[in-house]
Amino acid sequence: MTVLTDPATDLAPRILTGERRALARAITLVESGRADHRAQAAALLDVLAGRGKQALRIGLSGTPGVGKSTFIESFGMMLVGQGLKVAVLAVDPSSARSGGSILGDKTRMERLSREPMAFIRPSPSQAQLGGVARRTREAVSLCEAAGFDVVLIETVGVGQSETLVAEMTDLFILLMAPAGGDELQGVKRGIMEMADMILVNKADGDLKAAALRTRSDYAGALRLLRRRPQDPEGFPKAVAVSALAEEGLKAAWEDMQALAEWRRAQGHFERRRAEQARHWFETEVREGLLARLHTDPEVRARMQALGASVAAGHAAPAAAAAEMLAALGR
Ligand SMILES: Nc1nc2c(ncn2[C@@H]2O[C@H](COP(=O)(O)OP(=O)(O)OP(=O)(O)O)[C@@H](O)[C@H]2O)c(=O)[nH]1
Ligand SMILES: [Mg+2]
Repeated sequence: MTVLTDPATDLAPRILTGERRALARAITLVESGRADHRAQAAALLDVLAGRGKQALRIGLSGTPGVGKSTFIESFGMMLVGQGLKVAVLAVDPSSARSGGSILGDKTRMERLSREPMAFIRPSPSQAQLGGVARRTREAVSLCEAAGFDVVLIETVGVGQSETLVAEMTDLFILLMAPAGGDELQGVKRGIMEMADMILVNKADGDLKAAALRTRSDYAGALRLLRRRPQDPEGFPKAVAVSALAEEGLKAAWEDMQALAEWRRAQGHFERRRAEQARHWFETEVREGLLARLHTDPEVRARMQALGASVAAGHAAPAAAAAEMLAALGR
């Protein structure tokens, strides 16, 4: 019997049957920065492209402590209870913490992490946001190949990570805390504009009244935004939920499904996916070109030589750049 060592041929059929160990190994492969691993990952993703299932990709963002982990646990358990397979991934740009945020609070996802229908993958401790983005979108493809119905991508509400997550998901959900007074928490307009739904969490106990008030404040703020072509009447929407008391989760899920269905029927869903795929392709090309400037010794030498000649006044910058670009194309 021959031993298959090419991950593309070895892992692909196992991923397609939904084998979690194969999925985990494939994600480790896409997380690797080694050139040979990159090549294997690219081959594997290419073999799997267009196979498996089209999951609903949901991005979930919110400030630290708003209840993301608690929400994912309750929401994930509810989905599993409906017979759906749920994968949870994380984009955590601030993850200097070992193992990332999800693993850190496994206690908050205790039930879901034991669930055979669920797959939870912590954020890799990678400093560079670009690397995390690539790994996450490739992990999403792998989860789809493995037949997951819903892929939840969690991100902490800081910096550019929300935009990145919005660019790789079908729905973008913002989790908010009840506000103290009648002031809207300092949510940036840009983030409000990305949101398909705002869930005001912790609508329970002493916080319930504040949560309901905050919900209607956000509903008002959302109504003031320009209507987007990809939204039916009533969206983006603000609703109150309690991740802890597991309230409002079913209704929120029904809203998400209704929105996704409407977008599918209108063609927005597929169009957005196609645009996202094109965007990631262009990003890969751009980053690959930039990487070559630094890693390819021949290219580096040429950059040095042309740079020196420009510095010495022997060549004009534009002409030298054109020569450099022509050399890259060969
Ligand atoms: N009352 C109430 N408390 C909640 C709810 N959801 C979460 N909490 C509490 O809020 C705190 C933070 O919850 P987490 O789920 O860890 O929040 P997080 O957004 O994942 O936080 P980070 O991972 O640090 O960004 C915990 O003490 C939770 O028990 C809720 O629906 N109601
Ligand atoms: Mg958390």
